[in-house]
Amino acid sequence: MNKMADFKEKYREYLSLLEEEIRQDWQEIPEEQEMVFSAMQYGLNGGGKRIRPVLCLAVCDLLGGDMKAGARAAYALECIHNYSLIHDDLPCMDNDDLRRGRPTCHKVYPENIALLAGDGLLNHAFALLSDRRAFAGVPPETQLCLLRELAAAAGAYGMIGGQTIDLLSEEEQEISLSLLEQMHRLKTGALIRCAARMGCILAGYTGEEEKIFEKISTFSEKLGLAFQIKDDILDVTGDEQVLGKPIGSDAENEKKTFVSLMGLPAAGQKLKELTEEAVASLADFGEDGWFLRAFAEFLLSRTY
Ligand code: GRG
Repeated sequence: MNKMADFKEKYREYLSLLEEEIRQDWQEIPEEQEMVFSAMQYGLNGGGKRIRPVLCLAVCDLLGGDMKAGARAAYALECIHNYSLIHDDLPCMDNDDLRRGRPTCHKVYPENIALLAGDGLLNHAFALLSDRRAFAGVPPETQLCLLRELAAAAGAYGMIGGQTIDLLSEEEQEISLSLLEQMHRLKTGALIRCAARMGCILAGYTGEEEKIFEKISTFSEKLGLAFQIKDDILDVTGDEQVLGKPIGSDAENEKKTFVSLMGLPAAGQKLKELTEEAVASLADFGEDGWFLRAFAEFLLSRTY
């Protein structure tokens, strides 16, 4: 058995469930709104890794959830993720020109249209997730639970909260490691945890009191923080061509990162430890947890 080949094949399988769900959407685009739809699709189909949808589908699969509903939930997650990237790149935020090796949304479309495209994707996520027809095999209470999980993770208690800490910390000379961690638990971590928890919810595990929910939450929290540390490391050690954006932009913009606060070796060590802890929290799943373990290792060693 080739572990890497199996991982890639499974990853592709989850991706194709997502892509099919996306393909079936966007049937009718009113002519007058064509530009905003085009900008939304530019963001959504821009060659991202789709790690949040894959994580959601993998957890759903592991726990025996409805994969058709899982694909819809995964699509909603990817809409939120891409909205956040479009807005994050805007001149009033990070003012970035390049993402995934292509001009950012506001460099291709007028800035006001890029702003609306982000808003459009945000709202589309909740339209997708609240459509009863797509969740025919899932109890309404479960669907409501999915909606609540996503709204909480994307909102001011989650991703928006983290982005706020990030913007305000730019004015500070220094910030503590605990504030940096808190910022990333919210900004990047909340949506990653949400992806995994939505997979749990789809399989009927909806509460903190349930051991499976707790284990998956712990796994994804560690993974989310590790993902961000890797992002910070790649900004120093990555290859611009592979990464699809300039290297060294964090240092140039005097961003507070795990590398700037801890140094490269300590950040690398923390990344390794968090990944090991994430993998350890899957112990109860035994061999069935193989994909999630390989997923954690993939994020640890990714080059983009
Ligand atoms: C503006 C509301 C608002 C929120 C922005 C998540 C976020 C908050 C900003 C993203 C900024 C950023 C680049 C953070 C680093 C971690 C991260 C989310 C990287 C991009 O995610 P990937 O690697 O992207 O999953 P792909 O391109 O693969 O989809």
